[in-house]
Amino acid sequence: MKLAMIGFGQAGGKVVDRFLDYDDRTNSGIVRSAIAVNTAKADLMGLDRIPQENRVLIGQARVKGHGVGADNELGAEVAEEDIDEVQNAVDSIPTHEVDAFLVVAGMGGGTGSGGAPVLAKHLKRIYTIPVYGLGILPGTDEGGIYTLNAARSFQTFVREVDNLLVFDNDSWRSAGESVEGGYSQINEEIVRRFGVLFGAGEVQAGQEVAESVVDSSEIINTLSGGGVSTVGYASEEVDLTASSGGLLSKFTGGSGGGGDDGLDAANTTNRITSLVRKAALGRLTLPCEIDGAERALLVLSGPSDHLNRKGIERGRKWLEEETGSMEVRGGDYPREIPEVSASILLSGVTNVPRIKRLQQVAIEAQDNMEDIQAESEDNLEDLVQDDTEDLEPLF
Ligand SMILES: Nc1nc2c(ncn2[C@@H]2O[C@H](COP(=O)(O)OP(=O)(O)OP(=O)(O)O)[C@@H](O)[C@H]2O)c(=O)[nH]1
Ligand SMILES: [Mg+2]
Repeated sequence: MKLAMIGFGQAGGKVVDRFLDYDDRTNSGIVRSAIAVNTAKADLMGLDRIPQENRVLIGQARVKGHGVGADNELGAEVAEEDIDEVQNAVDSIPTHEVDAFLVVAGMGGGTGSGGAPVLAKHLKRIYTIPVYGLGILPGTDEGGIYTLNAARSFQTFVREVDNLLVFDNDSWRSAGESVEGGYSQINEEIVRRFGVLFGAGEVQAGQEVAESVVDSSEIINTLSGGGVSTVGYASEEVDLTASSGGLLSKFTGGSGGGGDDGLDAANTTNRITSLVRKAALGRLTLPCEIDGAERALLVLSGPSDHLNRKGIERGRKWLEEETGSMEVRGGDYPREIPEVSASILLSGVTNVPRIKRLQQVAIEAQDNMEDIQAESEDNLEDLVQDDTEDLEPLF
């Protein structure tokens, strides 16, 4: 499917930049337009691919191009004040050629975490196409302010978008490596996982159309209904030249490659079945229990000779059992690359330990705020009283 991507804040801009790179490398055709919004001029200048005219600096009057320093309330205020400048850039998007907006942001800082929900709300008021969010959670070692920002922003962002796709930095740093040092790899993982998924609805003209190709409406339907989504992925190398089908099988076999009988078909089906299990039970972009997911979409990608309907059907059935969902869609994404992969979008997941912890943090912060407020009101009263007491003798 075709997306208009808007990266908000530094992480958001970098990830959208990387999506453009992915699009080029893989010929996926998913990024129709790309915009970056930031309060920090240096971050915007550091981007590689997003066109200059699509880099929007906001909050100049308030922070003079230096960022909001992880103050997400300031990030939200600045976004509201300068929303017209963002809209000017959005005006250049041919929205009739776009299936959805994707607003990308790191939830731990100030600009993206404060601004992304503001922008999502604004876009939803104006446009009829879906507005999705891609929210990146901070590592737990980044410190309290980042966790607190994420806790606050997450709740607002989920409410404002049609679906919030989540990637948790915390679960993706490799052992012994700081998140800081690992962003390049992490960002590659992000664009690959979400790229395969969105690319599925975008089979180019001239590419071989398999029996059950995924359509962008299936992605949209899986995401509709809102909530939080996570993505599982597993792949296996295959030999392109030694593939079982090829041109000849099309004339002799009749089933469009892969065949539904014979040993090769059985191998193909078995490979798909285990890839589906690995994808669902391995590391998700946001780790959670897959049981209880409201909807799911299974995308099998690779050379069409290595895909078959039986594999997809089996994978779908298995996912229905594991998630308990009645709404599991599935299909092909034929690509001539030496790799077969299973991507699973789990939408409306509920059993997510990380989110529960974040909600707890938000509640505690709220209580603390009330305590602090009550305390400072008391202090103020004392002060006023003290002052009057002190002042009394003078009069
Ligand atoms: N995956 C990923 N996460 C990142 C990257 N850069 C930053 N982050 C995460 O995103 C969070 C927010 O950082 P930024 O995006 O720099 O913050 P910002 O939105 O620019 O806000 P301010 O810098 O406070 O104005 C951090 O706490 C990190 O967890 C990146 O390149 N990739
Ligand atoms: Mg920044």
